[in-house]
Amino acid sequence: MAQFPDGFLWGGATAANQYEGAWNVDGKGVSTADMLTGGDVDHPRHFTKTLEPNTYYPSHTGSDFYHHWEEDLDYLHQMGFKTYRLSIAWTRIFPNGDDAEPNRKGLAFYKKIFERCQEYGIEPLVTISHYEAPYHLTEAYGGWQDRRVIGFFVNYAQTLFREYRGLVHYWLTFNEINMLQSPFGAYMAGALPLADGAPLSAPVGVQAGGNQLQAQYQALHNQFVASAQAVQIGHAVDPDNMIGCMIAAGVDYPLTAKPEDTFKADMSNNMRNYFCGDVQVRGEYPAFAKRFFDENNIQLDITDADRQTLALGTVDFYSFSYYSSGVQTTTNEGEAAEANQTKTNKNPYLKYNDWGWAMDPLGLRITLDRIYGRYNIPLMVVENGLGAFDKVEADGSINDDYRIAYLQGHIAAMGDAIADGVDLIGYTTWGCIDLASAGTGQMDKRYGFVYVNRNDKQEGDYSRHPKKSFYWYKKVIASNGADL
Ligand code: BGP
Repeated sequence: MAQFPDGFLWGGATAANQYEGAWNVDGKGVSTADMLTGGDVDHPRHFTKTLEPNTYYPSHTGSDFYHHWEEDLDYLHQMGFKTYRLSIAWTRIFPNGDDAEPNRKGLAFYKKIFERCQEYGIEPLVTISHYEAPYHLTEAYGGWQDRRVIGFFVNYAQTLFREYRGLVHYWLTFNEINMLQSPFGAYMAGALPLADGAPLSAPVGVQAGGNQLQAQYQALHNQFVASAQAVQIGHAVDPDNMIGCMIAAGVDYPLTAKPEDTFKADMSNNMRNYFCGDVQVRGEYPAFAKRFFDENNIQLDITDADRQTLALGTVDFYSFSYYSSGVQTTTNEGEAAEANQTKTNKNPYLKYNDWGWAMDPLGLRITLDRIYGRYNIPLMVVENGLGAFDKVEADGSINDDYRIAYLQGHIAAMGDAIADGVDLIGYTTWGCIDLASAGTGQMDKRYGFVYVNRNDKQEGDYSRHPKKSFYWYKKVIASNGADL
C-alpha cells in the first residue's frame, strides 16, 4: 500500500487561459492565447492576427471560471484539496505587458480567490506564466527573443509577490518551460510570433530562412534569466516563498536493445528532463548543451551577468507534468503514433488514449526516480490525468471509471517512488474541473472531477456536475493516498 508523507499536498490544477473565460473583462488585455482558434478535429488550432467573427477562440470563454469561482472553489474544498494550482493571466495584471501601473481589478480578482483558499485551508500554487503572454509584447518586441521582455516579466512577478505576500507561498515561474524546445510549444510557451493563419506546428519567431532553433533557444534563455531573477525577488519579498520550475517531463524508452536506440532515448530524456532542469536547479547549462548548440548552429547571447543570475536564482523544488511516455529508435521498425502533432513510435506494451497518448503509470515512477536521482531536491507532480470523452447518463450521473483507473495507477506509482526514497511533496491532477484543451482547444477533451456543461459545438450553460471520480478522489485525499 502506498505511504504518503504527512502534509502531502493533494490537489488539482488549472490554467487561466483555458479556464477563466472573460477574456476582455475588467481591463484585461489581449493575450497570445486569445489569438488561437481551435475547438475540434475539423478546426485545428491556428493563430489569427485579426480576430475573425464567428470563429471559436477557446480562451475567450474557457469554463467561465471568472463567474463561477465561488462554486468551483467550493467543489475543491468539498474534495478536501490541500492545494490548488492555478495560473494568473498576465494580461489581467498588465494588459499590454509594458504598462507602468498594474490593473487593480485584475489584482483584486485573484486576491479574493486566495482569501477564499485561505479560509478553506487550501494552499494556492501559482503559475506566474502558463502558456500565454500579453499579445502586445509579441507584436511590439517579437516576444521572448527580446531581452526587454525579461524586465516586464520580472516587474509583473514582483507585483504578484508583493500583492499576495502571506496569501501565496508556492510559486512556479513558467509552465512547461521546456516546451520552447519544440515547434508545437514555442508559440504557446514562448510567445514567439507566428505568421497570420499559421498552425501551432509552423515555424515561430523567425523571418523565412532564419534559424528557428536559434529563436527558440534565445527565448528560452531569456525566460531562464527572467525566472532566476523572479526567484531571487520572491525570496527577498518573503523568505517563506517556495519557488519551483515546471517542466513537461517523462521517459522515452529505446524500441530495441540496439545501443543506438538506447543512446537516442538517453539523449531525448536529457533534453526533455535535464536541459531546463540543470539551468533552473543547478544554475548552469548542462555539459551536453554545448554540443547541441554547436551542431544546430545556435549562438546565444549569454552575458556574464546572465550566468551569475542563473547561479543565484536556483529553484526550491522541481515540478513537472507527466501524462505519457515515448519510444525512440534509429530504425523504422516501430509503428508510428501521433500525439500533439508530433510523430512518435508506438509502444506495443501500452494502451493509448483517444488522442494517441500512451498510458504508462510505471513511467511516472521511473521519471520520479531519475529526476530525484539527479537533483536531490523536493519534487512535485503538478499535472497528470486522462483526457477523455465523458458521457452524461439519463439520470445525470457521469461514470468515469477509466479516469479513476488511470489516476489509481499513477498514484500507486508515486507511492512506489516515495518508497524508492523520492522526496515527493505534492500532486495536482490536471484540469480538476473541466476546461479547454491546450493542444486542441476542445471542451470535450475532459480531465475533471467536475463536469462543465459545455461542448465542442459550443453548446451548454457551463453548469457544474460532480463525476464519479469526484467522490473517489475525495476518499483518496481523506485517506492520504491509502485508499485508492
Ligand atoms: C500541458 C499543459 C496544460 C494542459 C495539458 C493537457 O502540456 O501545461 O495546459 O492543457 O498539457 O494537454 P491538452 O489540454 O492538450 O490535453
